Amino acid sequence: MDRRTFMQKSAVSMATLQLGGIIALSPKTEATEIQLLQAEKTLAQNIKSVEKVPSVCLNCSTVCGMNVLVKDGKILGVEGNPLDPNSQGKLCAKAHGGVAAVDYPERIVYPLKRVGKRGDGLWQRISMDEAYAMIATRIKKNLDAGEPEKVALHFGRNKMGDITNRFMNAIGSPVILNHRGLCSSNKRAANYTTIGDTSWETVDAVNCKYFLNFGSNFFETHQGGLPLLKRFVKARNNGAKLVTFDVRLSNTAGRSDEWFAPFPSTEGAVALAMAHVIVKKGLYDENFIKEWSNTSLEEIQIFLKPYTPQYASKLSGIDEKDIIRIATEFASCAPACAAFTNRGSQAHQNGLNNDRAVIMLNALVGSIGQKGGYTFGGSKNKGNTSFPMPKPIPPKPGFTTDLEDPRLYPLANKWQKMRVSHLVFDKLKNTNQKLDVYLSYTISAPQTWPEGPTLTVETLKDEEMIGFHACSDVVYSEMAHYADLILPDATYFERYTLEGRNAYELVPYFALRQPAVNPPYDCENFADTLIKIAKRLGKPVAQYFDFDSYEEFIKLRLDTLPRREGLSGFEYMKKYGVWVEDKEKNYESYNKVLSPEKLKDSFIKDGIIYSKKGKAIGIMQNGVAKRGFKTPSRKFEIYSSTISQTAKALQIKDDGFPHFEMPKSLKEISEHEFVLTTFKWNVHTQARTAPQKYLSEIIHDNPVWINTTTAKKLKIKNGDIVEITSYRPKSGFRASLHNEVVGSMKIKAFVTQGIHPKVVAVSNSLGMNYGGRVPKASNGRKKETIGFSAYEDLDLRGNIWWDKSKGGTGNGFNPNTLIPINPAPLVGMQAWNDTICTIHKV
Ligand SMILES: Nc1nc2c(c(=O)[nH]1)N[C@H]1C(S)=C(S)[C@@H](COP(=O)(O)OP(=O)(O)OC[C@H]3O[C@@H](n4cnc5c(=O)[nH]c(N)nc54)[C@H](O)[C@@H]3O)O[C@H]1N2
Ligand SMILES: Nc1nc2c(c(=O)[nH]1)N[C@H]1C(S)=C(S)[C@@H](COP(=O)(O)OP(=O)(O)OC[C@H]3O[C@@H](n4cnc5c(=O)[nH]c(N)nc54)[C@H](O)[C@@H]3O)O[C@H]1N2
Ligand code: SF4
Ligand SMILES: [Mo]
Repeated sequence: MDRRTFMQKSAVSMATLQLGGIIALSPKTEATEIQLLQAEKTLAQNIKSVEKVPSVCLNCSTVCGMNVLVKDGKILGVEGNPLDPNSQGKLCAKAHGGVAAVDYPERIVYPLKRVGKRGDGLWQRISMDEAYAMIATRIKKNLDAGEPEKVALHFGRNKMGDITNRFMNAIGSPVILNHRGLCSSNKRAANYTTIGDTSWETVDAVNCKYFLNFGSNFFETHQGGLPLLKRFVKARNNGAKLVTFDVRLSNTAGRSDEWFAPFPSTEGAVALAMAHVIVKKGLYDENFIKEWSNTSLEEIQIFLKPYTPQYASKLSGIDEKDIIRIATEFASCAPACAAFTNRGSQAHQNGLNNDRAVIMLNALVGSIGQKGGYTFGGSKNKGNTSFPMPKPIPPKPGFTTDLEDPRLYPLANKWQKMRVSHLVFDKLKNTNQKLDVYLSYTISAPQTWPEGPTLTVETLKDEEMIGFHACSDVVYSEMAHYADLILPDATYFERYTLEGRNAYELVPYFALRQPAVNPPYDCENFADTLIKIAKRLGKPVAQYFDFDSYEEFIKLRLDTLPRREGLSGFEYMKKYGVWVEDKEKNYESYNKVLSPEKLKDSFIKDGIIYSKKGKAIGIMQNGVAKRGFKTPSRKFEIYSSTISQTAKALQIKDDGFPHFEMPKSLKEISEHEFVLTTFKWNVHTQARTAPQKYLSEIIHDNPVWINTTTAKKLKIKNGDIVEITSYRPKSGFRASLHNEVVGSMKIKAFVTQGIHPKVVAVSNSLGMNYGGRVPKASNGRKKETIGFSAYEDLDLRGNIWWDKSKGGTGNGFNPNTLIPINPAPLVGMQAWNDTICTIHKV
């Protein structure tokens, strides 16, 4: 049946779709009237008799502990779990908004097989058994051909690495792809090269007196934003000060004591100039530098010499006097002060060095690991050592491929798997690397990748580049639209995961996400789907999956914990949702004296202590064996041999000291060019919240921010439609010196004083083409619904008041058409904030 005949013949909702039946899910879909459910009783009427299921929110990566309020198998709402040491009983608006994902009438509820061409939007309902068989057969074909690397798994916010890695290792494919290179890899690399054993700082915020923030919007976003914010509020009540560098007046900037808008990418220059001031004025911590820095004061003085406040001021536009004053104030609060970063400083070509310069400020004033300072190291490892995995454990494949381990970016996977996923679609298109099986899980690359709506979509559509694509999702997303098979996942209210992140109390903890309700229809946790596929693959793979379900897998892991209150680890976690270790706050972890047990059979070479097996475990400090930092020198590394050696091998200029060099395109920006940058909203997360009705009701439009002076020059008024054209960077990947166009887009203008005059900014999370009525801001036809489920949400019937056809603004814009793939040197982090564009009124 072709699409047109189908459309004429029938219109159905997904829930009433019979096995083998066909449904069209493309934007034009209309379906028949279906049963309307009356609204539930209000939460207040129900609150007395509800069950509280402790679990963990996943509407963003902060993973706050929550209690899910359940009655008669329905979720009525959520509240914070006060036992969670990080979020301490608080949740943000997104947590409450997330509940809408469970009963979204346009949720994917059955496995769907593509009918017709990829991207046509025509789907046939199949059974889960057929779905497992389809995937297993296709994988087996590649294993039999001795080409396991033709099978790839690509995920966004995956929190089940324990099972996804096991699956990939079991089939022998190293091609595990993620989204970290789009997100935070420069920041993580900066931490690893300086401190060594942590991917994330954890400011001891309650005790901090001076917050020096380079490009984090922790009032709205930031990994761990909510726990940081909660503690910041307490600190502020005790007189702490917050200084923010952001090109845009974010909610954090607006609530700071001082806000500065530097020219994009110059955060490193400002930080180096502050370091220069601290050293010149003698405000440094002599003892920390002598004992714990791998560079002497003289070396520091020499490399900082050129970075004067005048130098930084010229590049950044920040007044020299402010640079000097802030550096002095910051140092005067030491050790209770912390300089920290996020995507504002790291998502640049020079982001690694920007972030290393900022971290160094903490080392110079001696706030590393101190009360109120730049602390770290309180996390509970969720790996095999803490929670042994069921045996046998499959070995890792003994090889890598350029797709997941690109040779040009050797630091992408050195400490943890950060990868350079924004190159994946380009490589599939433009090199001879192809995939036969592509499993995608919680990723919406057409929406969130640079060149997502263009190059990514072209690649996803092409069966030569990707032979078979199975997508696990909860809605008919931008990604699902380009699949051959859609797997209906359980939402984060319906599944298990071991959770936890950097511990803001500096005491290790972890949490359990558990199902509060059962997944509806055929929906199933992707982990369980993988387990079932593995079993079908027969012995070589199946032997590693000798458990019935992911629940059993998690139980086996948790039951290795000591019993508490007479309960097994699994029972305890199901009851409370959180486990906090009985330990002291982890200050100055590097200064800990190594125990005699640790030192047993160890040996010392060049002052570094090694275990019997030759692993560095500490450092001799004045005759005492200490833990030190987990860097090659066991000291805080201002100079990084890892960086200088890696750079040298690639003939990249980097002497291993944090240095400043502006990205070429930004350095050579002309008068009529602007920097296009991007940001996130407090009520949206990436590509996952637009279908959530309450959140989209709050923010559904994202005009481009333009400075008032700039707008005046270009004769642009608030609300005008402007055209933005973007260009390839002048250095790095696909560098173009002749302004090769990346894309053009017409978008509404938001004229404001709250942005740097040379910067224009468009948020992510909006402008979707799929995902149902809410993200598309489309009411559908009167008295009809395009609902997939057996019931309809009365809220959604004609009430999407921001629908354009009702005179509303519509659903916003996706700026990623304009943003070029732009990996930064060594680490490969996407330089989101370095795009050059021109802009004119239409
Ligand atoms: N313009 C611009 N682009 C950006 C950014 C920006 O600031 N501006 N930020 C970048 C950053 S930091 C990141 S981390 C990336 C993130 O980009 P992604 O990795 O794509 O984002 P995720 O939110 O992890 O994944 C979103 C997809 O998961 C689906 N999903 C949601 N819940 C579930 C579930 O329970 N199960 C399954 N199977 N699927 C689910 C959603 O429907 C959606 O299709 O985006 C990047 N893109
Ligand atoms: N509400 C919400 N919370 C989230 C997420 C979400 O999507 N929504 N996603 C989670 C994830 S995956 C991530 S990675 C984190 C991201 O957390 P953040 O890094 O805090 O958030 P972003 O909005 O990506 O960027 C931070 C700020 O950088 C500013 N900026 C842009 N360009 C520049 C520049 O050149 N210089 C300076 N100084 N500032 C600049 C932007 O205006 C923005 O306010 O948040 C996590 N938490
Ligand atoms: S910050 Fe993120 S994890 Fe925490 S409550 Fe909000 S959405 Fe949930
Ligand atoms: Mo991210």
